[in-house]
Amino acid sequence: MKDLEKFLRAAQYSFFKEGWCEINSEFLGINNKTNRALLNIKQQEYENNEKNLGALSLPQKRIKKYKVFNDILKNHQIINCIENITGRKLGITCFMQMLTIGKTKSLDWHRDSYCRKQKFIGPIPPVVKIMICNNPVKKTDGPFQVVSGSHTLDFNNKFFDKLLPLLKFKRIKSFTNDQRKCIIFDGRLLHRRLFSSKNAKRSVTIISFESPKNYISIKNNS
Ligand SMILES: O=C(O)CCC(=O)C(=O)O
Repeated sequence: MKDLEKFLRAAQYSFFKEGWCEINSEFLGINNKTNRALLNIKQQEYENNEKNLGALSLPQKRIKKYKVFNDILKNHQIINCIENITGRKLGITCFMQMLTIGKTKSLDWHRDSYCRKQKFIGPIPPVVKIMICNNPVKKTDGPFQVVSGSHTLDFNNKFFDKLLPLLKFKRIKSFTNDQRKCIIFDGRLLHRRLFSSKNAKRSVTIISFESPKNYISIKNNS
């Protein structure tokens, strides 16, 4: 129990300060069976979407067809854990299933929730995502990258966001991993998928969490 508390505390600190934390899949109730089911989705089921610059994605209509995503939806351990780490009330809003096979280009650095010229883009309050890495990822497989701490370093300016990864290159974290790791990250964080090379293989499941809509309904009776 002490170990669990210690681990959760470290995850809370990392998520607060760096905007991300790494966690064992088992801890979220994602076991070998879930992992295998995600990894076994056939390549033919995926589609090539231009905006993913070479990586394949499973269309939303097919995601509905696979029981494994429904099982994840019913897994309370994931919600308990993410609420504990972020201190927010959250619910699953979207699944993305991505597959990299061979060469792909890097995605641009981007945030998922941000503000430009008084316009709010993406979910507000910010989306929180869990990335489940279904297979081991090396540098050449096109790992996920973040600029640590950039969730609290935002001048709402696209030029600043282009400069930030260069200025803070020492704070770039590449998530290479052995199997069974998950990354929890704040949608305000600058992030991207790095380019991959010829023999690359990477399967990831990205789950989006958002605050419940209509959460505040205070009536003014005065
Ligand atoms: O596939 C990846 O690592 C990129 C994920 C990403 O950019 C996102 O979820 O917004």
